[in-house]
Amino acid sequence: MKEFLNGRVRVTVGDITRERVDAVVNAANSSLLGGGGVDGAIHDAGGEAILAECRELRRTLYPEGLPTGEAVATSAGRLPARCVIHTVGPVWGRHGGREAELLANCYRNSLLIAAGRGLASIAFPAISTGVYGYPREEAARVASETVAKFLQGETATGDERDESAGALREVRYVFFSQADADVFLRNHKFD
Ligand code: AR6
Repeated sequence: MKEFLNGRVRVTVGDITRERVDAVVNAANSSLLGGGGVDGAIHDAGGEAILAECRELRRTLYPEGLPTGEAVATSAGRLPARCVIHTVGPVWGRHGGREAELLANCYRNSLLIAAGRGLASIAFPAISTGVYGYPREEAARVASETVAKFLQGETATGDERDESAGALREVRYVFFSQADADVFLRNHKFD
């Protein structure tokens, strides 16, 4: 396990469904109704309760689906985490050059939900770098810059949202393989 920003950021390898953190982030699709990869693993391990809440979110707040870059929380069913934050990453090459901005939105909006709920820890998978085809090197830059800015309390100019990290003490990046973690460790912007 590698650490950055005085231990507030950790990089680890494993199955994200097993992480003992307050919030686990799901690399979902806009249907919120499940899929493969991280999404499939979270719904499989977490059980029906998560899917039932996702269906309710579709019926109420997101009849057209969750837009790319946005995030929404449900409970975590049987996972050791307290909640799951579902976010929809960009599909590489499908957003007319706005992919980095949208990927950053995924991280920032997930962090805002966690901080808003007073959570202390959150674990992210490498959003968009699987089926959605985002290059891992590029994704590492975006994921690290966005988390660093958030933890350091930088607010985007003109953005009046409260972006305080609040009680958030630990942000964990969970990679499925050591090779993926190594790509991140070669390309992050924490130092
Ligand atoms: N724990 C940690 N990382 C994982 C796990 C796991 N259990 N499983 C896969 N990864 P992906 P995306 C890694 O495809 O690119 C789904 O079908 C994987 O190696 O899960 O955002 C959704 O429903 C990769 O590095 O997410 C969407 O339709 C990373 O997690 C679509 O895939 C992300 O891969 C979203 O695609």
